[in-house]
Amino acid sequence: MSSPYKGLIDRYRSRLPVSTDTPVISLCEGDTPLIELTNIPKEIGTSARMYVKFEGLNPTGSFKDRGMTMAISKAAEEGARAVVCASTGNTSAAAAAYAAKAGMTAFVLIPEGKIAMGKLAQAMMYGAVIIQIRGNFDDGMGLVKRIADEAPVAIVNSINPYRLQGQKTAAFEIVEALGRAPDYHCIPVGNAGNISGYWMGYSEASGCNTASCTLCDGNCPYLDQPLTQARPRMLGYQAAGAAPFMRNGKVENPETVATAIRIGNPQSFALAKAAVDESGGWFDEFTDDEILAMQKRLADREGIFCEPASAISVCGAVRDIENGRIGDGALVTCTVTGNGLKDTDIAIQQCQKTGDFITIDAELDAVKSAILGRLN
Ligand code: AN7
Repeated sequence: MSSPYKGLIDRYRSRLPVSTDTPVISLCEGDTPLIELTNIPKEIGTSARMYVKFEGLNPTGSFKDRGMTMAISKAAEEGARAVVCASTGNTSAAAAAYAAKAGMTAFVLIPEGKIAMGKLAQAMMYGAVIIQIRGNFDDGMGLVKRIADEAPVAIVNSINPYRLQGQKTAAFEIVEALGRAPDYHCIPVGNAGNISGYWMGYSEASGCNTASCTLCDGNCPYLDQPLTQARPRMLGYQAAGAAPFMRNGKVENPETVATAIRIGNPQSFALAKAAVDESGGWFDEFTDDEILAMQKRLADREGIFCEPASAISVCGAVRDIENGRIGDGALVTCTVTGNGLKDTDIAIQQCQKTGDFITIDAELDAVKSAILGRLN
């Protein structure tokens, strides 16, 4: 008899720093679908195969659940009763949910007025203490790093190494689903934890154990039985108004419609830079208009509704296929980090400008002409 899926710690126990003493706090995160894009590749006339790892289907609607099951389980093992994070929204939702499951208090620092309503609703419903600060994510992050010395709270931002451990499992899932590593992996970059976690996952899956590997420290858990020989080139994409990797340093007042990645001082800067350099990848940036256009295109061509920040990985894949940087026939994966339902305000705003939305009397003739008028 097969047993039900119990979450990623259970699934990858031998690859994670947990023991039988670790109380596993899980909401059955992970095991997300790898969806092949069918219409967009045709439109751009490529023979590249494009896949989306849809992380918006995690329990709180973003990839953050992968890291949070690890961070909260380890905090529980260490006896923590409260956790704290700074967040542009998704980390706060995940921290709040896993803290609720663990019976802990979550304190979340969020930038005033700059988080998507769905994420705020989640943190409130899961029972976190919401601390709205008159400042941005980077200010909140600076405060969180100092508060842990002043109050008995465990930090669950991605500077907590267990977060990246959990997040690396997405790379394992991709390699297992494809039977090999992709040639290119495209991913949005904000605080830069996720790209670092994926690179750790791909490196471990290849049992690389190379001297130059900055992450697995000669202890690749797949060393004896690598899942794959190769590792992908890592392509990190940022919003133009919040692109410290493109400016090669901090951005003082980051601004973008993609509030999830409105971050100017990424905490995992060095790790992410190493991942991109070592893999032979690159960083690039996109304007808000380009991000929103791809969010819409993914939804109305592929049936995948993600939040703005998440669409940027597909922006990158499409541009780099079109300009030939990614060659024909390549196998390309894109992490789509969060669910579109988190930020319906932005979605409705952009569709009101362009969408087909009419109001009519409740009469058969009116419905008939509305339909026939659009079927020509
Ligand atoms: C949808 O929630 O930083 O580069 O505080 O929510 O690992 O930071 C969110 C980040 C991409 C960037 N896509 O990932 C937070 C937070 C979505 C996100 C990112 C975030 P990282």
